Amino acid sequence: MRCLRLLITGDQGVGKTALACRFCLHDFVPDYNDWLGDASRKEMVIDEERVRIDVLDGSFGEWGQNPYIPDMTFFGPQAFRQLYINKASCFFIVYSVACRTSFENVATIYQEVFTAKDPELYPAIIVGAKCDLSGSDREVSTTEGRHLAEVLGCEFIETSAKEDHNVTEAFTSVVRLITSRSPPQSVIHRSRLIPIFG
Ligand SMILES: Nc1nc2c(ncn2[C@@H]2O[C@H](COP(=O)(O)OP(=O)(O)O)[C@@H](O)[C@H]2O)c(=O)[nH]1
Ligand SMILES: [Mg+2]
Repeated sequence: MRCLRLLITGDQGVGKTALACRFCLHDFVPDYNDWLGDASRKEMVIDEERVRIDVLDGSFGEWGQNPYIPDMTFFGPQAFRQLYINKASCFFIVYSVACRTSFENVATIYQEVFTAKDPELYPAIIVGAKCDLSGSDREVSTTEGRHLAEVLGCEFIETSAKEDHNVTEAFTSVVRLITSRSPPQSVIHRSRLIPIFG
């Protein structure tokens, strides 16, 4: 079975934990402040391949957000973000459609992630979260989001954890970006065995 680690990253308050909860717990928990722990691991069958996704909630790279690591302030959030980026095999870079600042920070976060990683091997999707918000609540249009993703060379999707819109689709898309680039791991193993066993 293929195992992937997906890091959900983005500014504080954009809806990262809500996305993780919707995907893993099938629920919208308005202010979930705990660690998903074992629940953050989910198996899916995508294009007939069984895939296990470990969801890393990037909220835990934020100040004061990890109750399980009391020395967080000693190490600093930067160290945790780097650790999570290094562990991850794919990324959601999330902004809120109701917060222009979070949208403006996407390019900086992209830089931070892909200073350490090769985007060809470790794909990212730009996620415009909270798309159920409309009218004067919306500060970033769909067109702007799509344009930024094109500039960065990423796929783009708008989601609502609250209304369960496009959440499974976002996770499926990022997995497909990996599975379409590399064959199932069992196939890799078999081809590696050929030279040994003639
Ligand atoms: N309207 C709406 N609110 C959301 C959505 N997702 C999260 N929120 C709210 O936005 C706030 C921050 O969400 P949270 O997941 O904790 O953000 P995080 O800091 O990025 O993990 C909370 O009050 C959530 O209830 C959504 O899809 N739609
Ligand atoms: Mg959070």
